[in-house]
Amino acid sequence: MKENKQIVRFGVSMENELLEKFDKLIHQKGYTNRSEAIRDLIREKLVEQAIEKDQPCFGIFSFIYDHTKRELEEKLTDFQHEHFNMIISTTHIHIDKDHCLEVIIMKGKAGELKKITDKVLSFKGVENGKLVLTAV
Ligand code: NI
Repeated sequence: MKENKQIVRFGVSMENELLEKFDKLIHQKGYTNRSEAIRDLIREKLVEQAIEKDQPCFGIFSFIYDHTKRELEEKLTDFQHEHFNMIISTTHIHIDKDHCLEVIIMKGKAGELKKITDKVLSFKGVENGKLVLTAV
């Protein structure tokens, strides 16, 4: 399908109060004009919808864990081998003597990614875990 990149202008009506809040918000986020902020909001919603529909997406899974728990490190390695077909890359950072940060980039259906990463988050010694889903 040929992409339609033609720019279309359209008018938006809203209450003054709502617009003031919106302007304040986008200013804080560093936008210099409303159009780009609105385009980003729409893109964000479209990604959310794709994810709800369980379409293929990417997952950025990050967590901190207790390196001193040897059995945990083994469980985390087993997890990655078990799901090797969904894992694109892994970055490991030794934070300090006792803690590690791991960032795993994954590919798959949103529901599956949520399910398998929730399991990791339930492991004892895994902290501050977060899965961010994104799609084109
Ligand atoms: Ni480490």
